Amino acid sequence: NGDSASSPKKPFVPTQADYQKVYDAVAARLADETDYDDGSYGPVLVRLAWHASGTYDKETGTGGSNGATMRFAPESDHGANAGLKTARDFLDPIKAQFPWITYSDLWTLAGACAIQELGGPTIPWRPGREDRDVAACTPDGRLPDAAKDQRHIRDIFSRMGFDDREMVALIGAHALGRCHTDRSGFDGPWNFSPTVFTNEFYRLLAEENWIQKKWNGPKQFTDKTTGTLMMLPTDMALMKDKGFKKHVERYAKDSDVFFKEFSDVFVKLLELGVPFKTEDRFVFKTSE
Ligand code: HIF
Repeated sequence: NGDSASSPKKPFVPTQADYQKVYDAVAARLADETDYDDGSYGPVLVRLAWHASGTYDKETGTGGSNGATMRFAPESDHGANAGLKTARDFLDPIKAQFPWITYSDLWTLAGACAIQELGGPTIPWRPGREDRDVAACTPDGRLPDAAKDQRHIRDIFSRMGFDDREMVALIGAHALGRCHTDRSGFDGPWNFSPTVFTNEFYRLLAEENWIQKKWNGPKQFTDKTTGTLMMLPTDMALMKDKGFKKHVERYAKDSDVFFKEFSDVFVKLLELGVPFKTEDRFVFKTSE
């Protein structure tokens, strides 16, 4: 997409309109490629953006979305990142079409795009991430382990700089997508509309009767009513902890509040540790 580039001597400086073109290309590809999972690559793009960002450590300033080091082993082989090659490969044609965008900007932009295209809130986004080499790969163990409890959630997300309210607001993104036995070992979607961004995660968590699933796989929970939905041990932990539960109940009751608070915290997640040169964020236009 060199059409807005001027003379070969001057470096191409993309504008908001150029990033909107990238957004539109991701959105178009999402609309075209419906032969995957529940009909959309959107959820796995959200997961890629989050796993690229969620390695951030506020003490050392290492990790985070700046770098896109998940392109390389060992980070690509970390157990938590199983299945994310699908998302990275999905974006390769977009990278080929817009070679000027960094992988780190592209992955986070695609996550914001997926949330908007799946009916979620707008996710204001800004560019400025630079790709780094294999030496910047983060050590294994920075992403959360779904088999654990509320203490682990607090350990992992306070290392990134989030408070209780923000942790609960983030986890509502599990309204999207599903677990795969060949990736995490867990199985199933969290709700009946895994390709639509809603506050259903909280409503079901608060209102359904969740029982332990009887199977040979890792410990997970299923809804007593249909036996088709799932919750991870970390999801269930939100109801066991008073500090978390009050926010689950707030978001279960009020979708608008959830959308607003989720947007703020997801923007923060995608920006952790990035040395931006600009304060201004772009609000991308969602496709029809
Ligand atoms: Fe997930 N998450 N996540 N997650 N996640 C999975 C899938 C998705 C955790 C574990 C898992 C967040 C937090 C946590 C998404 C988005 C976000 C899976 C299943 C597991 C095990 C992977 C598979 O088998 O394919 C844990 C322990 C978290 C901390 C509590 C974030 C808030 C919810 C930060 C977030 O945005 C999405 C989307 C998926 C679905 C991916 C798919 O392929 O459909």
